[in-house]
Amino acid sequence: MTERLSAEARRQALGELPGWTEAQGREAIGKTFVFKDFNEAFGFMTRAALVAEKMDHHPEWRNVYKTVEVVLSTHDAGGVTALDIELAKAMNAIAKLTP
Ligand code: HBI
Repeated sequence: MTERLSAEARRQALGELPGWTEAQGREAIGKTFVFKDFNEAFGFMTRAALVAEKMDHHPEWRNVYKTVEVVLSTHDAGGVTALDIELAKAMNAIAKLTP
């Protein structure tokens, strides 16, 4: 099983993840993405979903119109692992490609 990151390791990883922060009240990381419209937001979710499925590592997310709120944690580990960092990086890359 992928190991939980320490607080220091989480802090370091977040330093390389623009827009991502520690979630409130739980060991997780989160980011709110805002797109041009619903079409772009859903396109982002579609692409991110394919990456998540390939990783067998899935986000907790909420979409309202052009906004996508994402929270990542590794349920099996009860905290943040390298899988969450990897998926966050992939989401940032996908969002960059989204006009
Ligand atoms: N996604 N975020 C997250 N955390 C998990 O522990 C997790 C997952 N997706 C699939 C998954 N675990 C499976 O590997 C296990 O439920 C078997």
